[in-house]
Amino acid sequence: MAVKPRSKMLAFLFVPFALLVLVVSLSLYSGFSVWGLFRQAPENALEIKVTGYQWYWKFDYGQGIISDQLNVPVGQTVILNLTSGDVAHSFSVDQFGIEEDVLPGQITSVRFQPQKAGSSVAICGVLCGTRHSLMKTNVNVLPTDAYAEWYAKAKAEVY
Ligand SMILES: [Cu+2]
Repeated sequence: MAVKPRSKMLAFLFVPFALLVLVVSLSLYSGFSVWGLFRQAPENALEIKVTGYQWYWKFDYGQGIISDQLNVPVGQTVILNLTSGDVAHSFSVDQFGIEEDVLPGQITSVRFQPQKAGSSVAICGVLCGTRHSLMKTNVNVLPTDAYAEWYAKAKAEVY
């Protein structure tokens, strides 16, 4: 039985469309899989809540531990969850190659893994008022035992 021209035309439309849907679906699936791996942090990641204010930073480690400097242990993945208490800021640390918007009413996050101990500076990357240029603080990457010592001391001061 011969194929009718109309059926043939529908097949010519359907087959490329089905292939297109397949290719797009596979691309989206693989793209989101890789994105998911990229965004998924290791379970032992250190999460710190960071709030920007005119014109200082507040680092909240949980359990009442608050600091005006960022202290992190060397080699551990750190996730900063950032928000603003007033206007738009931007948290930037050149040494780690990070810069993230810090916005009122929103939580943004940025992740890094410090590779060597030492100190650097975090600054605000957007003009946020008259004292914007003073909105900087130390970032201290501490050896693991020194970090544990700092953390224990900070925790003891809370209670
Ligand atoms: Cu600022």
